[in-house]
Amino acid sequence: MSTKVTYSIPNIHCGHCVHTIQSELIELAGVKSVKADQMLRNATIEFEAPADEDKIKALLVSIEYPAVG
Ligand SMILES: [Cu+2]
Repeated sequence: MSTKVTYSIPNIHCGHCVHTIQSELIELAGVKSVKADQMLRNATIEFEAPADEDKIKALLVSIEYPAVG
């Protein structure tokens, strides 16, 4: 059973940011899909174990797109 979360990511400012977030997150084991939105500045991630919210958020911090809230 997978979980879907949406995070606000204020550092998204262009299509390159969207591409970076999507391509990095999809590499994390357990992440099923990633849809980042340039206009809304958010990302919706569907995942299952072994991925969890802590790992996803840590990855976003490491690529300098920290999630807010
Ligand atoms: Cu950008």
